[in-house]
Amino acid sequence: MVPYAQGGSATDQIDYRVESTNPLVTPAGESSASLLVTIAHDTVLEPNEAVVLTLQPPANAVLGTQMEHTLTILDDD
Ligand SMILES: [Ca+2]
Repeated sequence: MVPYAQGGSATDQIDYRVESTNPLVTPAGESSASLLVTIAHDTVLEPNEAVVLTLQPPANAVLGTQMEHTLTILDDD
């Protein structure tokens, strides 16, 4: 199980929502897991916003080298 932190300029529950559990559960026998993020559509003119997901130290596992992942939400209005 890998806990993670959410940050960045985008607002959780307003601009986006993380659908995965926290901590993220790695399926038995697997060495990776997917983290699902959905973007909330709005009609507001706004700058692009960032979602920064940072993996935290897991229990009974070792992280790979990349622990921080930045997603950019592009405004489409
Ligand atoms: Ca928008």
